[in-house]
Amino acid sequence: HQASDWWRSAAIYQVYIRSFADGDGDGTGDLAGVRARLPYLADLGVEALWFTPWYVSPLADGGYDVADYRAIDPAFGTLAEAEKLITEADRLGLRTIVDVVPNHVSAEHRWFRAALAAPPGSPERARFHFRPGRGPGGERPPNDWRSEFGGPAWSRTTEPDGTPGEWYLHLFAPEQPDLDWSHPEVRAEHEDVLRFWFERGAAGIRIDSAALLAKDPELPDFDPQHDPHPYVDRDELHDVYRAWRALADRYDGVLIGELWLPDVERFARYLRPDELHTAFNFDFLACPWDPDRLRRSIDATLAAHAGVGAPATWVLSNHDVTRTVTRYGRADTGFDFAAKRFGTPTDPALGTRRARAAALLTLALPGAVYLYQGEERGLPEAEVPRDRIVDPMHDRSGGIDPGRDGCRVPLPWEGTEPPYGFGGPTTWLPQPADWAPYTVDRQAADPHSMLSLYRTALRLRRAGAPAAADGLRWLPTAPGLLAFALPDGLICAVNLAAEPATPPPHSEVLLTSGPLDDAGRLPQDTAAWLRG
Ligand code: TEU
Repeated sequence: HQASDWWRSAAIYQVYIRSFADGDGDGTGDLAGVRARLPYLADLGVEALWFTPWYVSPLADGGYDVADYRAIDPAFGTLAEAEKLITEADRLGLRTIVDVVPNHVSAEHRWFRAALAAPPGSPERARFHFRPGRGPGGERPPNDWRSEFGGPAWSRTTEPDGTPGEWYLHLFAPEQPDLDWSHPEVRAEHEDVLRFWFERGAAGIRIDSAALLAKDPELPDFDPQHDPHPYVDRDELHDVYRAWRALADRYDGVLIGELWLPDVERFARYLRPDELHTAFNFDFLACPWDPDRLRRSIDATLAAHAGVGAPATWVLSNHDVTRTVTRYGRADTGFDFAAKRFGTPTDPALGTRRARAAALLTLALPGAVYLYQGEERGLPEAEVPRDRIVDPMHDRSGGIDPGRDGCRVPLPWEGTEPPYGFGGPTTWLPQPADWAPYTVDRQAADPHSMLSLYRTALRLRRAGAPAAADGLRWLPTAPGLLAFALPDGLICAVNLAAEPATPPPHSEVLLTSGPLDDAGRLPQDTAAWLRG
């Protein structure tokens, strides 16, 4: 393997800047906070950092509403500081991945402001999807598409002369108007943004909502029978990403797609050799803690990736989903996107045990792993008081969906009470009063902590990772025990059965997620890394 292949087997750490660490004491995370904690990240043993959007933004959707793709939000720092961060991280062996949001812009972006100020039919509006409404006074949206955050995917404008005007499309919040990707300026602008960040040292680009950019030009009502979908996974996209790939290759840069596509074969088409290098595989988020389902998921993922010659990726959590410990602590464990936040009871001890086993499982699998900040400390989902929720995804109509803020609460670093060394006096989202066990000073000193487990596993993984990029072989085992061997001799075994299980023959136990029993067997929800 060459240096430029780092992404094939890397452990990549997701930094949600607003909640990682606060350098200037205003309760909001920032670049100075990240720079101060770089030694922590290097020490953890990850190889790259993915920064969620750090651009100028009104933060209507946590920064996924970008007003200027070439400038850092003043709340986070400056462009010069971002460049310094990239350089300093590089010096510690940490590559930088920048988050680019091509599907939509902020309503405060210069293009959208110009579009609102210009009349219907103007070239300024052609970069978006503006349409007259339906019904006599145009009072109904142009079609029946729904926003990801609830409600219609259309909002009505007021024309410059004060009369009710055209509608514009937004697949997410009204503050996030969708761009028209058939417009040549939209393509040219984003290619320039990619160049901008590659020239500043980014090693990779995470592409937000990568499967949604292309829309059926007719903007028809949604018809479940109709293939292709009017805005998900349309063929036009592949042409966009082929152009991006040619550009990225000039910088040795990596393109990472965020593609929520349930069909693994459709997903893999984006990973053909002249398109995206890699994409998040979200399958584990939907997979119950069940040996057969997990094995099927792993096999299907590896087969689809092998088919296009791309390495697999593994994701246990991110800033959009319920924290791993909380998810795995639910009796049903099946995580379906609609029900995920609707608070079925969760058992933290069970969730932690499974999350520890899941960590060893994912870190042993061939391919790259994405690790979301706080996962390495076993942070549970926080309960954010209703009047403090800012996520546009939560149910504003009095429903019970609290949205995604529970996994975005500022990280605890040290001490016994909020703000736990984050910076403050108070943090932008409140931290729970019982988070002292998740601080670094508590966990670094404890060999049995989640942090110690991750540090050891990442160190071992790094030593063997290049070999682990392919060649998983399942081992014959008792039902409920998942066990596979890798070409470098590592064996990973996870017991999901109620009865203790005897691990496959081995010469050495390298690491376990919990204690083995007196007979050297794996208790339920325990994983081990063994030397074959
Ligand atoms: O998410 C893409 C997306 O489709 C989300 O609606 C996702 O399905 C949902 O959050 C799962 O709970 C990306 C970002 O990761 C997310 O934070 C943004 O809100 C969204 O794009 C819009 O930019």
